[in-house]
Amino acid sequence: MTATIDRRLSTAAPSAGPRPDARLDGIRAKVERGERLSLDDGDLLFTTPDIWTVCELADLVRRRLHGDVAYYNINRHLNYSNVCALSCKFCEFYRKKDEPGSYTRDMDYVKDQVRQAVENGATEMHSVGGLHPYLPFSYYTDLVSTIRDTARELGSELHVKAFTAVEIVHLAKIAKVYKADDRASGIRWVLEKLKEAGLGSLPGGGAEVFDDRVHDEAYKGKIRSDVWLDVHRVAHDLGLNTNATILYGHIEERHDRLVHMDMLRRAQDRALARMGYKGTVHLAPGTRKDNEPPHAESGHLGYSGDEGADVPEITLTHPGTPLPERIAFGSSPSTKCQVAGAPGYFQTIIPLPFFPDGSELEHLPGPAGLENLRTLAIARLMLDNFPHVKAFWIMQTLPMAQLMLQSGADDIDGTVVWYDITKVGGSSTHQEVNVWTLEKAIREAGFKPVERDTVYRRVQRDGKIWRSV
Ligand code: V47
Repeated sequence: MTATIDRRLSTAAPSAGPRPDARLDGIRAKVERGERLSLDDGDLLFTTPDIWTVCELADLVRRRLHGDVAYYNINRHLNYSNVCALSCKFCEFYRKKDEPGSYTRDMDYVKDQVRQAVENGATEMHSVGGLHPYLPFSYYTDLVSTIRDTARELGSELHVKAFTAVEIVHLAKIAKVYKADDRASGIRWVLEKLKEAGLGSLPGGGAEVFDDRVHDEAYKGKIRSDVWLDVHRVAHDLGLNTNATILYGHIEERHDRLVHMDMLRRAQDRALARMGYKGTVHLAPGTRKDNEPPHAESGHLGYSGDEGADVPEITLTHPGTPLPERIAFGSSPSTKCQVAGAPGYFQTIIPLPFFPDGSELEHLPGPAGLENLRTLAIARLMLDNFPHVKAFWIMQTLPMAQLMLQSGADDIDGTVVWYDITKVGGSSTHQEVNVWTLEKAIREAGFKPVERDTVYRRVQRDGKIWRSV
């Protein structure tokens, strides 16, 4: 009787219903075994009224990977120009050249930002901008080397995390090395030049939603999913780590978000296979002892140093599977530099809720609290091979980021200082929190705050002097 009532009520509107939802039992079993969830599982996670079980399951995965630790960093965002050749409907940031409010930063401005960053002990400069139609390719290599060299002149290091995949393709076109029939070679050329100038990693922006209908309606002219994924694959080949985003809550369907997540995890399967991870072996129930790693049958812990021809599913969520940063940097202090020639991988998924204000899609409501919480929790559950999930406090707000730490997130980004792409509740680009506030928010959420560098090594610091360990 109870089961019948439960089933009937649980198909009601997602805002109300029984807890727990018995339909989630199968998903719970998979999560406990560290198995990959299907798109059907994802659909159920999006429609169940029992959002708290969704969050609880995401928390289970998050604690398995990161225990009671939550990460933040001391960083600065530097938007070098808002001039953009595109006019994406969701975007409030872009301006046309010479339009009031348009800007392009010169190297004196950049140096000044670096000085302030070093003065405040920053470890990372995160720099992205619009697709400027006229800047030469040398502007971008200058930008990167100016950040690196100015920091060094001041006796510090700043990791340069810069340029979304969309910008990388734009740079290849500016440098006239982009060939539609062999795009990888142009992308590689650009990334090699930027790496020589000091580029350390790629941020996750510009992915939006990997769906052609949504692309054509909301950001036609931007690269499509295959090109975005190519840029990240080439970056990984060159040993650069990257992040990924999903911009949700506008004209996409919830199922589109799941397809996007599935495409990302397949791309990460390939990246992890190149690092030497072996596929996760799933035996019929009862043939494996509880808590035994799935890789134990072949006598290793999922890391062996070779890549098979067919890329298998590789999950990091089975207990005992090492995180990629452990493989890339080793676990003892003496092996804390990245293994030379080691490939890169996706570090972090960052779900970005759509902000309608000021955009061409202003008439849409944008996603609210519970939808944001659910989407982030589902990202943690579906992206079983992404080591980190970030609740970007600038877009999620700090109170929501606290809830998200309990629902799958292990990172809240950093001190930020200036952020121009979205502005919560007003028009100011000055959006800064100090370390004390970030650590307090993390502690209040029940976690131990750990300062990390861009590639998730822990930071040891004495005031503004720091080193990664
Ligand atoms: O690519 C633009 C998005 C992204 C809006 O890698 C919008 O660590 C919401 O990628 N509403 C840039 N989002 C931000 C980004 C990012 C942020 C923090 C950390 C990292 C990382 C990456 O912002 C853009 C676009 O997808 N965006 N307009 C808007 N109205």
